[in-house]
Order: sequence, then structure tokens, then C-alpha cells
Amino acid sequence: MEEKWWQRSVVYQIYPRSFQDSNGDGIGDLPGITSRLEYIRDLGTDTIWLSPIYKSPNDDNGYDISDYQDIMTEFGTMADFDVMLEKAHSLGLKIVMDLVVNHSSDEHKWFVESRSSRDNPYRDYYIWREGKNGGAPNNWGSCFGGSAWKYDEQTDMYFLHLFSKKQPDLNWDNPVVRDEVFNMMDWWLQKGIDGFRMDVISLISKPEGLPDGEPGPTGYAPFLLTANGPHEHEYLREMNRRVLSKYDLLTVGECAGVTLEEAKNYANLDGSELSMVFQFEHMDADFHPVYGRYAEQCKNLPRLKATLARWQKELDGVAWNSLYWDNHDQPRVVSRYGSEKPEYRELSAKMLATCLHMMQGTPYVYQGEELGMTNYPWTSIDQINDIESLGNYRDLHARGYMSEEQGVAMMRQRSRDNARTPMQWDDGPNAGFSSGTPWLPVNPNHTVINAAEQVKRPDSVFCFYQKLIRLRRELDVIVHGHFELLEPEDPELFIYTRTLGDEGLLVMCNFSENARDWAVPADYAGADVLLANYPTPAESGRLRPWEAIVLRKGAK
Ligand code: TEU
Ligand code: CA
Repeated sequence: MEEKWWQRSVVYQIYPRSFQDSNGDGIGDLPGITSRLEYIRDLGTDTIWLSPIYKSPNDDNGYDISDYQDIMTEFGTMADFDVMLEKAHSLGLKIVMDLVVNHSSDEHKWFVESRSSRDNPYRDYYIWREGKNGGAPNNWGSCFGGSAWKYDEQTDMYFLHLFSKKQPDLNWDNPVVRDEVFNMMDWWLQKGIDGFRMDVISLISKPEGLPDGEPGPTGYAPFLLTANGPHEHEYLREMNRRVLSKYDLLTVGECAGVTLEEAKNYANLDGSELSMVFQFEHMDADFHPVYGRYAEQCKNLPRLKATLARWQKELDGVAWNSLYWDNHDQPRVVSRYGSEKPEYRELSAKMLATCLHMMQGTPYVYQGEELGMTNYPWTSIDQINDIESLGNYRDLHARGYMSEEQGVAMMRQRSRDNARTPMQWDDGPNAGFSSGTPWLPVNPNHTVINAAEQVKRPDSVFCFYQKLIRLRRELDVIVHGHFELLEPEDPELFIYTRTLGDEGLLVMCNFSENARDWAVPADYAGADVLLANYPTPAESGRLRPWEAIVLRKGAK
């Protein structure tokens, strides 16, 4: 199989609202992104994934789209987009857009029509059902808490919303909806974009008859029961045949609920569906066993290692992995699996980056991850903007599972807002993000953690990411090497090898602040040090706190 361009790419994700404000309204925008494209090029990433920039009432910060072919007012104009796209391409950067078509905004004209009457031509663009026993049509719960159904008086029926009440699910079983979506995609591709990240694309085909599911701790059936539905791959193959296959794109499906077996279809190397998927098993590895994500973190390194190892081994040669720790939905990985202690923060950020970037797959760097940015020290629920965090907290608080104080502690660990505080450009006011009042508070630690300081310090996290990204460009063993996990049960060490022919890498990562004895296997004795996160040479047979070392043998 010849190598595809995105198999050697490293993608930079921008959450536009929090990246760079150019007009002082406290909200990031497209001209702000355009002014920072050289920074992204200098990091070494070659592709940008833009979280949604389309017209939206911002109930879910742009993941509720009211016009798929126009730009969100706060972010600028289509002319601003064209300038940004043109400059990105001139710098050798590709642009991947966020495709949010499992649902639209309830302010989209399709839904305004659909809800107006039962026989409106747009009625079947969405999923309407009669109530049952005086309540919702089934027991499905929304990802954001509460029921996944909203009663609509106008036509005395309920509509489905797996996410917020203002995000009605589109009816993909309706061929006219598929035509609308495919035409819109082609319109953007004709403008010259280079691919799509597809929001919850694994949920578009609902189970026949919309049956009740097994209720979870909140009494509702989890929304993930709709994942990988009966027509999922039929619709994606139709999308590929009618649109994607006409271009040379990076397409990544955000596949909530995807299994390894399913991923072999979504991301198979024969190009009949998508380039790759975002899976969530490694993101769920530290969930609370009963309350899931929105409860205290339950770290378990062996479980994290086992899931990543399984995805590495089972997709090798069959399908393609994405690699990520951070995005706009996840708490910052330095706070989640690293250390915020001043003496360890940068070491742990570099160790986490090494662990991820030495694997097989396309790595994604989320804005600020290349600086080692951390979670925010929230002190009150009132500071939280995120609809998902608030919805889940209110559900659990109302049921007596969580006090307000426990809720604030949970937000400091788990809220999506930890990823959405403004990008930290410098140590000045608002971290150089805005000359106005930022829509979400800037982390006070921007005086210590910021791009301006790091781009010129050779041992910074930023410069370490530059090295990692350069190595991926240069070494086939990183792109194509086969993965083997060592020490699967060790609770602190994540050690694995990559081999391609005679060449091999030994990747040793200490996920703890405990120094550990660990003897390098004989076949790596005396091997060259390809990469290390400590400034001083490694002590043989020992791994220092948060230490990462990559040994290379058999290089030609
Ligand atoms: O996220 C969908 C999804 O899978 C959620 O479970 C998400 O990963 C969650 O926040 C993790 O706990 C996508 C977008 O990435 C998210 O920002 C949107 O809120 C959501 O879809 C609805 O569009
Ligand atoms: Ca702005």
C-alpha cells in the first residue's frame, strides 16, 4: 500500500473561540488565526483542524450550526476565511474543517421549517416521534444530561437530540438529507479545503425502531447505544463514493462508541470510508466505574497501556490510528496524566508527548499542548461555560451524588472548559490573546507558560515538539514500525518497542515522580539515544521521575 500524505502528517487543532482575538471583543476569530499561521508552520505541523467556524447560536460553542455555508458572526466573514485559507496554503499548511452533521442547530432553516407542521416538506429532515405513556418516546439520555427528547407543542410531538435541546439530530435515513450534506461538503471542497473531521459521525444511523436501552446511573440509557448503527457504513461508503473519493483528503471520524472491530471498517486502508478515526477507549481509561467521566479521576496506567497497545497492534497494516491526548473536549493531559509541580511540569509534558508521538498513527497537537498548558484552577461552578460539564453536574447534583464543592473539584479535573481557556501567547495582559475581556478566563500561570518565552528557549516544550515532529518526517520506523508493549502490568512505566526490518526503537516513559530501576534489554544495550527529555545523560538501568528516553538500534 503506497503511503498516504496524512500518514506522516502531524495535525494542529485550533479551537477558534480561544485561539487569537484580533478585534478586542474577547472572542478568537479568523483574522486572529491568520496572524498566527507562521507559528503553526514553525512548530512543524503541516495540517490544521479547525473546530467549527460556521454560523451558530453557540449553544454548544459552534457545534450547533445554523448555516453550514456561512461564517459565525463573531469569527468574521467568508472573505476572512478565504484570506486565511490562501495564506495557509502559501505556507504549506492544509486546512481540515469540522463537519457537524449528526445534528444541526434548531435555528437552522431546515429545523424551523420541520417543526412548523407535521406535513412540512422538511419534516423528515429530523427525527420526530409521538410520546409514549405521557412521556418521551424512549428512555435515551442526552450526552449533556437529561432526556434525549424534547417535546414540541407546535405539532404535539417529540424530537430527538443526543446533545443539547438546541441540537436536533438529522435524519440520515432520509436520502434528501444525505444529498443536502454531500452537496454542502462538495461546496467546501471546491473552495480548496483539504479534508474533514467528522463530529460524532458514528451516531448518524439510529437503531431500527429506536428501542429503549439499558438505563445508566442517571436513569437514562446512555446516548452511545446509538453508535455504529445498522446503516453506518452504507452511508459513509455513499459519502466516500459521491464526494470524498474525488479528492486527496484527510478525513477523521470522531467515533464516540467505536470498537476496534468497527474501526477496521471506518478507517480501513482501502480508502472506501475514512482515513482514520478518533477512538475513545483510552480517554475512558480513567473514568469513574459508576459515574463515568464527570466524577473524580480513577487513573490506571495498565488499563491505559492495554487499550493503546491493542489499538496499535490490531490496526497495524489493516487500518490507520489517530493519536491524541488533548482536544477541546478533554482536560489537559499534563494535569490528567503528568505533573503540575514546577520542577516536573515540563518534564512530564515532554514525556507524554514522546509516549504518544513514537506510536503508529497520525498525531494531533491541540492548541497549547505544545506549551505544556494545564487545567484551570476553577473556584466556582458559576465560572463554567461548558454545556456538557454543567448538564452532567446538575444531573448528579440533583440526584444527591455530588455536592457543589465536589462539583468544583470535579470541574478542575474533568471539565471541557480546561481545554478552552485562551491560548497563552505571552506573559502580558490576557496572555496576548485579547485586548478586551476574554470570553473565558485566562489561566494565571500564563506568566510562566507562554509561547513567546518558549519559542526562543531550546529546552522548552515547544522546541521538544519541534524535534518530535521532525523525527516523524525523517524516520520510517516511526511511521510504519510494528508496536510491542513491554511490562504491561507495571503501574508507573509505559515501555514499548517499534520495529521495522532490522531497525528498532525502545521507548521508555516513566509516568510517575518515582525514580525506577529498569534494565534495558540486551538487544538495546549500547543503542544510540534518539531522544531524551532530561538535560543530562540517562543513568543506565534507571528511569528518573517523568523521564522519557528513546533508544534506536539497527539504523542504516
Ligand atoms: O463530541 C462528541 C462526543 O463524543 C462527546 O462525548 C465528547 O467527546 C464529550 O465531550 C466527551 O466527554 C463532539 C464534539 O467534539 C463536542 O465538542 C460536541 O459537544 C459534541 O460532539 C456535539 O456536537
Ligand atoms: Ca474577536
